[in-house]
Amino acid sequence: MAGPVGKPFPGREPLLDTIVAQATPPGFGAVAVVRLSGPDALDIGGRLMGREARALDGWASRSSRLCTLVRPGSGETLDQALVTIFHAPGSYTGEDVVEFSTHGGYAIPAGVVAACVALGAREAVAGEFTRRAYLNGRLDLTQAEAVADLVAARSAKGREVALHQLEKGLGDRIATLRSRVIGLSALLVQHIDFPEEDDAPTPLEAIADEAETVVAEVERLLATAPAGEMLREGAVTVLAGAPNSGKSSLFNALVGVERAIVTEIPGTTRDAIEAVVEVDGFPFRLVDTAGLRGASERVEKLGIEVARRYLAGADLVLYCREAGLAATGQEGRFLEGLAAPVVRVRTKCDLAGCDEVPEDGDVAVSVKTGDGLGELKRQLREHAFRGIVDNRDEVPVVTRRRQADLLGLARDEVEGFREALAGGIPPEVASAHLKSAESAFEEILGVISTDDVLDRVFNDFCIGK
Ligand SMILES: Nc1nc2c(ncn2[C@@H]2O[C@H](COP(=O)(O)OP(=O)(O)OP(=O)(O)O)[C@@H](O)[C@H]2O)c(=O)[nH]1
Ligand SMILES: [Mg+2]
Repeated sequence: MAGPVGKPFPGREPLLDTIVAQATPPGFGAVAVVRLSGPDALDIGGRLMGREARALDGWASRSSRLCTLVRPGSGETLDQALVTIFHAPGSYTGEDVVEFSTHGGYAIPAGVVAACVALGAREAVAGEFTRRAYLNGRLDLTQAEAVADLVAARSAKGREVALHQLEKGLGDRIATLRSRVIGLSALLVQHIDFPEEDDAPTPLEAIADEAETVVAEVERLLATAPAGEMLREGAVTVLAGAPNSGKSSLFNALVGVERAIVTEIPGTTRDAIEAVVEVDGFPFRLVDTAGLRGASERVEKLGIEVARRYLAGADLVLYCREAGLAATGQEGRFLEGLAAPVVRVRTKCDLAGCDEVPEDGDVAVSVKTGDGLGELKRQLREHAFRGIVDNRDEVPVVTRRRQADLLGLARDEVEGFREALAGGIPPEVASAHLKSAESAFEEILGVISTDDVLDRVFNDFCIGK
């Protein structure tokens, strides 16, 4: 397969200008990194060294030296910096790259960026370095997306999945599926071009069977998409239940600090309170809400409305009821009306005694003793991230809507192909489905892409990446 990696895309404009940006966030820190990439990077980098102007192209690639940087023109010293160079194509972008590791803070890196601009570089826009890496064939589009996910990762699992994707875990799987679809087209051609040949072509039933296994494989990938999306955003987990059922206490216990006010007065919580927490390596957006009841007081009523809005958009609901209290009919109706999966929590089990066996599937917890919190966390992870919890690297995770939409398209086309064959549609007509599936896989990888798609992918990035 003529994969996207290894050679620049045919027909692309050469990247003529040299770009510069600070790659580390502005602010106080020991070191800041300024990245310069493009055809004039070595020349501009060398000229920043004033009278000692150095011929950086004489340095070995990936070598570093401590250098004094000076402002062009005035010769004023800008900083002492560790300068590292990378010769094309062995760099992040695939171009000549100079990286200045300067002292941190605001003034120094900004001064180095300004000096590069004065010497002819252009300030990079968000994601432009990675976009160049993609355009120069250093990364496929799933890997470029993984770079953004890795930078944004807030949990251990998020980081693991993004790293796996950066190492082409998803890209390779998509490339294999693409090859299998091309293989199907090749088998089909025998039926189209040489139907009367003596060498019997692969029977249509066998081709349909292979199509079916491709569909199943795509579906396995697609099954990871909901969890993959939550891995990036955090699973929205809403604590709900009657007033005084211990929601805010549980929220605080899961967050690890006393964020929400807790009192023995029913109706304490009014607004929704959110916190992002990592539970056993997985990201959750916990939301504490007002206790649900037929309140007459205006502020409490508003709080209950807010709770209902959150419940409508929840990925998961933690429904709290004090252990020892019986369920009401109202509770049953409420739970039935929820779209999200529900974990039923029996709170304050230290009072009722944790020996009381909770109903099937309920988790008994006490924030006073810590009993049951471990089991609750396990259930949280299991409910929200089912499908990817134990899958490790066996099935790569689909992390973006873009990938999932295109995979859905590919699945429908291969399935359409299989049905067409089964329905006796002539092979030359059915083969159009395979072409469309192939294009969908290619679009995921970025073998084919439009500026629109690239803008959407790279606009999420920070400047300097
Ligand atoms: N013994 C014991 N008391 C608890 C436990 N969890 C909560 N409580 C008490 O139960 C009362 C109500 O707790 P909250 O966390 O404010 O309950 P809530 O569901 O947020 O109540 P509203 O905000 O009014 O809806 C407080 O007095 C808590 O100290 C527990 O595990 N054990
Ligand atoms: Mg509360």
